[in-house]
Amino acid sequence: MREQKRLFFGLELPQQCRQELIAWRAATFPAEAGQPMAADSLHLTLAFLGEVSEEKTRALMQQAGRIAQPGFTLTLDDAGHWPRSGVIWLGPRQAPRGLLQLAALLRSQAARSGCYQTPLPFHPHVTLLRQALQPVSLPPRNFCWSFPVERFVLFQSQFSRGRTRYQALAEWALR
Ligand code: 3AM
Repeated sequence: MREQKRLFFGLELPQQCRQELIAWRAATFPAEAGQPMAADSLHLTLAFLGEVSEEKTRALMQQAGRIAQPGFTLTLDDAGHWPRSGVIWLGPRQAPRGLLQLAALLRSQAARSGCYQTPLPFHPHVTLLRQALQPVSLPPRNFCWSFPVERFVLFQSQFSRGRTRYQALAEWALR
């Protein structure tokens, strides 16, 4: 059988922001709220690709390399809880146009390459906690992290030793 990898396009968060987020999360949510994402796993998914062959990965990477759009500023000033998927997340109250454009382009390239894309609208978010299935009280919206986004990344998602890890395979500059 040909080798397949579980892939997605996404954004990394600056290291300082990740450190601040995990400190804030620890002070904001009780331990039983859910399973915290590791600091080095915090990301924003742009387009989920699923299990992809090497050949298709090459085609997707070529198309991603043709994207030419400027960077943008991402502000995380909103939080929410999706009880059905058990996710507590942070995201922007107002998604920047550049983010929506980038995600739409990657999602349509993925669909054209035969990767199933959910019909659900894109809801930009950074997953903070998983397995958050019980009701939780969300903090007042008095927080804000803001940073420039200058590149996007192709990640491989791998499950090993009881934990999902994300490895950056390639990245492209926004310019
Ligand atoms: O942590 P977030 O929510 O950003 O939920 C999965 C994770 O996103 C999402 O892809 C990211 C990396 O695993 N994901 C997993 N399966 C998915 C699917 N079938 C999916 N997104 C859409 N459709």
